[in-house]
Amino acid sequence: MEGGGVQVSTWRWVVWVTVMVGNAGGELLLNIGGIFPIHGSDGWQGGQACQPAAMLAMHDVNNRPDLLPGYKLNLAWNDSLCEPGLGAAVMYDLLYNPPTKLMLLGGCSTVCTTIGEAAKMWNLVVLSYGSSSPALSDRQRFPTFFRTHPSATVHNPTRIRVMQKYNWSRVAIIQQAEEVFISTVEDLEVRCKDAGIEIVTRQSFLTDPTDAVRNLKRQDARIIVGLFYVNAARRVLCEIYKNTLYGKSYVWFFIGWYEDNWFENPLQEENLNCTREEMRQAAEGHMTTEALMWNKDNEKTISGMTAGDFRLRLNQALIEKGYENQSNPVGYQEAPLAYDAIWSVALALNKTMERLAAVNKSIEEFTYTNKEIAAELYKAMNATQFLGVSGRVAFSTDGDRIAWTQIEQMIDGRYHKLGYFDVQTDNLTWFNREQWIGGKVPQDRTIVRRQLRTVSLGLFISMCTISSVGAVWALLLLIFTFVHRQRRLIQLSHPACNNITLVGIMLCLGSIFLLGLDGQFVSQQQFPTVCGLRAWCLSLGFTLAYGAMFSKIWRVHRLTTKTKIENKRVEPWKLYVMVGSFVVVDVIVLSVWQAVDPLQRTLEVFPLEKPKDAVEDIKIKPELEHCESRHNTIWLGLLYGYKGLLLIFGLFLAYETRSIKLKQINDSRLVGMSIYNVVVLCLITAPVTLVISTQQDASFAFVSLAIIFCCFLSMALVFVPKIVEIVRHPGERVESSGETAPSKEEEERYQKLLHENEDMQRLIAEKEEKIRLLKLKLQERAAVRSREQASENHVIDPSHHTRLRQGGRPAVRIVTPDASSAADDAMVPRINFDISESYL
Ligand code: ABU
Repeated sequence: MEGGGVQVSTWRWVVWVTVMVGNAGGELLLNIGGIFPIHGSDGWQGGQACQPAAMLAMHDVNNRPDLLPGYKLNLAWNDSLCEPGLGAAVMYDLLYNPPTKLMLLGGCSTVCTTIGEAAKMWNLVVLSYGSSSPALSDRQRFPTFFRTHPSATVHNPTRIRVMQKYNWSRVAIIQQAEEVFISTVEDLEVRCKDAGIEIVTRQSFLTDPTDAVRNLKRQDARIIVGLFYVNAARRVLCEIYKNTLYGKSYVWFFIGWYEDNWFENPLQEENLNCTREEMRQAAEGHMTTEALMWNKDNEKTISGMTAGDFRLRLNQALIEKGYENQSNPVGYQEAPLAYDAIWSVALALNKTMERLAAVNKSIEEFTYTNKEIAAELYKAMNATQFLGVSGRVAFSTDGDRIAWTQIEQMIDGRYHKLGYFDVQTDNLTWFNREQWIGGKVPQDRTIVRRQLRTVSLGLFISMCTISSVGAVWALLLLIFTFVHRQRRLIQLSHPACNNITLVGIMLCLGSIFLLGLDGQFVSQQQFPTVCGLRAWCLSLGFTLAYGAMFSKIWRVHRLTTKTKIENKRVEPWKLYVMVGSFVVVDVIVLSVWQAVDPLQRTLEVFPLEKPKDAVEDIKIKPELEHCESRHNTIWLGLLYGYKGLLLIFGLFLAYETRSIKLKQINDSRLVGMSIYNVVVLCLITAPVTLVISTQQDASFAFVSLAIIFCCFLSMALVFVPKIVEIVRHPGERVESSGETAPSKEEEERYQKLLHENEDMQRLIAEKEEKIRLLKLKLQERAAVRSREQASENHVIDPSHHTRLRQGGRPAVRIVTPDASSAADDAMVPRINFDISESYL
């Protein structure tokens, strides 16, 4: 292979010959400049195969007597390493060193962008055999630029056609930050948009693709278009392996002009952290698109060779250059383009010479300031058409080559042709040779299955069964109360309030059924109705059950705290009014809520989950239904606030009247206990359910059990003692209805007893104070005695000693009411005094 030094000497030799000799074997030299990327480390080093191909063309052109008669075409060239700066330097060398160059030949997009933009200043046509950047199609910026290499945009319609073939409508893009790829992606984005394909993400990197590849994974990219030079492609592939972005769920589209074994070499030199085997694994199944660069029909081309003949000659030339394996040199694919580029130059020069001859001018008159000949050269190049080894060569108005594209796939480590696409006719020729890892066309996204989280059936049935039992039990208690309505025991327990409590309990138990009615039972349209029913049922049930108990305990409190008899009288209707007003407040709040801001079905969406036993590539998206209004917090705050106050006030009343036993309301203490129970459970349940609201089963179970527990305990506390009493004394006389309410005398006697009780308590307090004082006196006296004894300790009176031991010590026994009977007998406390008389 020719080294940089060898090329420089070749170049100098050509210059010397041209300047010093001026012709070759009597023929005049037509000089063109060539820039080939050969020895670089980044970008496209396609000069390795393109330069020998160009030299073959030079030979063939110069051996054609009908072409450039009397002239020989001469190529002065140098290596640009595919670096734009160096490319510019090579161009200046070519231009500022004689002889004058008639045209420039270039390869590698980054270099051609530089020279293509500058060449107009020297009125030079630039023809590129190896630059794909779509940016080069800008005629304003590159007015004298032509290329035998098709623009990279020809890949985009092909990619889109393949995506449409497999119904992929969600793709991602990763690109190296070079103008060639940026402009390709811009074109791809526009085309994708037109085709209705969503670009989920566009990742770009300068040298290190680590983060860009990671981001692709994060975005759940499945169909990914990668645009980069081959060195960067190796780095990307290694990251693909590390991030497991390959296999049955992914399809990568790479550029098709890399060498066949691009992913295997050179890994060590490029410090890649992946083995060959890993690279092979990651590369398996990827697709490539590439413009056809070899004439696929075995027809004779302008040079008299077929593409096959050209391949043989090129291979031979490469072997002579030291390339053992002909597919190894970079640019092997593009070699026909370089060959045809020289032919295009020769044909254009030929045509220009003819045109100039017609006006008595010669091509030798060309200088970098000669616009006329430059225009002729441009026109001739623009009109050039021939059949070359790369196919039909023709240039569009933008100077682009029009070409077919081919699609390949890597199957078992080798590229296999899948088909061809002719963008002009939108014709896709497909061989059906594609193979998919896993035997199935990969999806363009994770299929997300929505899954409604519903209360488990077992739990729902269990809770409904228990609540039904409770509701039936409440109904039986209603019947029981009605049947025994004449009994004094029932009459003095305020049966109407008890009945209201039972109705409330039935409603609360019924709300359990509504709470469990979710998306598995009702439609989305019916769900808001269920939401409303839940609120009404539970709220009214609570108000009736708790309100009735509250009114009872409130009555007890009134009876025991007012001093005047008339004030102590609480008419039964007042209790109904109290419960009724609670209900009215409920109805008003619920009605306004429903009218202004009704409860709606809202969905809480949870993070995606992997299905437990999924073979398919799917994810589960759990959803949970909630009943919510727009201003949910305000409505709940209103309802909870008002009920919370009721609960706390009820708790206070129950505490205040904890040891009071009233004849008029014989079950007041049990109702008080029931209120404790309700308050405690409500205060625990409300905040806990807010915390566990995302767990439908736990939340439903917790609320249901709290309701069940409250209802069952209230029924048990209030009614079981009555049932037991009636069962024990079934034959007890049934009182007349006239005796249900206490008579005036009874009421007065009761009030008298209350006064006596108060007097007694005062007396007890006085006595206790007296006892305390006496105890003090006793202690003082005992202290004086012991001092006296100490002073007289020389005389011990045995009889006195004995007397003290035998009962001379004063005895005080205070009998207080025992704890258990205290509650029951709180209305009549007892204190027994037993103070030894001898002591007093
Ligand atoms: N086919 C090689 C293209 C190289 C480039 O556009 O730079």
